[in-house]
Amino acid sequence: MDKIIIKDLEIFAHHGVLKEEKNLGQKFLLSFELLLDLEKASTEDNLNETVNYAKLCIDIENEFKRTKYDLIETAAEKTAGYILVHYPMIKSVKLTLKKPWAPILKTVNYVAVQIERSWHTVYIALGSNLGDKKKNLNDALNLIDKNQLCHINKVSNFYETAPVGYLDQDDFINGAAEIETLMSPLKLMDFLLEVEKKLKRERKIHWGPRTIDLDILLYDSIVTEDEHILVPHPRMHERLFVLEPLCDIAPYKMHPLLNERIIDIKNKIKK
Ligand code: PH2
Ligand code: MG
Ligand code: MG
Repeated sequence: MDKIIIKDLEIFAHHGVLKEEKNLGQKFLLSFELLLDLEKASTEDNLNETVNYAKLCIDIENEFKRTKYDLIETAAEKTAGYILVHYPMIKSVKLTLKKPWAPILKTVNYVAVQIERSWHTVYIALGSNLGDKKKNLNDALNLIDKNQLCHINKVSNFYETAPVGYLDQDDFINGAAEIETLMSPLKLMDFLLEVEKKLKRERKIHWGPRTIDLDILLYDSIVTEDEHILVPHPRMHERLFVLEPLCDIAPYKMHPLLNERIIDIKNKIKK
């Protein structure tokens, strides 16, 4: 993807573990590689289709000076998050934060941290078979969209489905959504658990009745090996109640382990 590059933006600020650093302040140098699509702006020669780097530098300076952090790690993280949340055209930020006057009683050119943060595309499954089922799905989607670090791109149709697994329970309403998020898979999973709790989900019977169930199906094209968070979802390819809604919003998406499109996986099991 195309890039805007900013090198060594100088900002005087007050980040540091030492009291003196917080009181006196010091010089920081911030460098950015910002990934975004510049084709439309360059074709039309139109500033509105790109990021105005003059305004961006002013916004970054204000944000960087707003709070005093102990760590340059934290200052870098907050700055990258600020850019991605407030400049939606920017898909990814690589940020180098240098502290040339770090008071470490040694001579160095500078110390620095470098981080890379991006929006990630995630597909989630939603299910409910207790209470007002459709409302539960919509409430969950609204709570997800309200978080600054997530937004909802697409929502599938809702389907009434017979229970799979534990059969002695009411029918489900199932759906799927495409979201964009700045959260890591683990952070996103914790956040979705929080949303489930807010909607008063109680875990009693495994695979039993629930007001809301939110599962991560796909996260970009990653494949995890962590048993606490397996992505792609290990049973998604066997479940019509997942594949059918997912097909509404992402039929041609590839399953990164099976190397097959969602629509082809669905058609194989839908007899
Ligand atoms: N979820 C389960 C178990 N069985 N059956 C349907 N139809 N829909 C679900 O969402 C569902 C299920 C465990 O997550
Ligand atoms: Mg589930
Ligand atoms: Mg679940």
